[in-house]
Amino acid sequence: MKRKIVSALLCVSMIAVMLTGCGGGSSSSSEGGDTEQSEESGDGDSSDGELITVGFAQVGAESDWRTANSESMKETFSEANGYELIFDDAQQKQENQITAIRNFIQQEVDYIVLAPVTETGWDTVLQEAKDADIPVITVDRMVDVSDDSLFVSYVGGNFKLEGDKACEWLKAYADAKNISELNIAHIQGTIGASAQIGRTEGLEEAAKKYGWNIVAQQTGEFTQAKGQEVMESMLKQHDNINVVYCENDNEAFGAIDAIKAAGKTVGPDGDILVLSFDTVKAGIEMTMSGEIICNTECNPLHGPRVAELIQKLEAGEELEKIAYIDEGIFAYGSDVASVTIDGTEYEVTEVTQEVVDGRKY
Ligand code: GYE
Repeated sequence: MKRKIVSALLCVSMIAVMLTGCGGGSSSSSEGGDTEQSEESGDGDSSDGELITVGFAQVGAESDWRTANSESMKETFSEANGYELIFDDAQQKQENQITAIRNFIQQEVDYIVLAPVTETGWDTVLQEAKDADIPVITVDRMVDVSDDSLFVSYVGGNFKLEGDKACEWLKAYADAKNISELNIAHIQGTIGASAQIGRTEGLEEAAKKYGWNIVAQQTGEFTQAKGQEVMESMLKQHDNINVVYCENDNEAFGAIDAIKAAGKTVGPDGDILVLSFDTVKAGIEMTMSGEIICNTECNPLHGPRVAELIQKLEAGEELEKIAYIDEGIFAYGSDVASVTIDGTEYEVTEVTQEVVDGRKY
């Protein structure tokens, strides 16, 4: 769309090819991160200059949720839909995301979309984007910047509310089952990520309010491998754990493996209740069986949501600064029908085969 310097870039790359004697392939200019340029079809859409260029700084590929999120973005921002997507996988490292954003600025993309690995540390590079007149949309996780005009909008989950939902469910379930003492192992997400901050805050507040014991707390980096490793060591140190609060499904998968390997059981009649977030396909299946007793939804299909924001900006419309998405609570059984948080009632969905079959990610 905007003042493209495609021909200048072409010249530069042609000179580079001439100098190095090698060419072909789509070159990546990102250091450390993994940048893919969406393929240019060469045929069909000849209105090449009309494509909207979007640079997407993605967190990484740490979880099922993330994979579904990347797919949604790639599917939405296709050439057929009128976009050219430059996709950068930062491998969970903020410095890679900063490098990617600087590359997007250099390439004069029309929009930068950022899923920030952690909340802080963005002021300088987002100021650079602002100085270059490139709107930045934050998606999935939030940035904590001193000047809010450094990003145009946030679309994603409300993580504190997710944490509150999970904890109110746990309180109601424990009351219904006469479980008087909760000894909780807390496996956190990537420290400093919005999803970790909100979900942790929810648990810590509830533990204080209801007198629950958080016997161990450690990050599992949102991955299955780390979730397993952390759970293994927690089980060695504490023999009274009866609840595990995992901040995503993949950590729960790892934790459940570790619990079983230690000779203990999970589920409504087992030794340990496992709570989780995301409700990815494999996670919701384990909620139907009770292995994950409660799973709070976090929807990763952000592609169309971000596209809607971009289309509004193209039309000169103002955006809401924060656009939280609707998210449900999914549980094994029907012991808890709903939870109430700050005066709002949220229904709990009992996971049945139909619910599992309806999952899109
Ligand atoms: O819960 C987790 C992923 O930021 C909401 O990141 C996202 C979280 C999600 O790795 O699975």
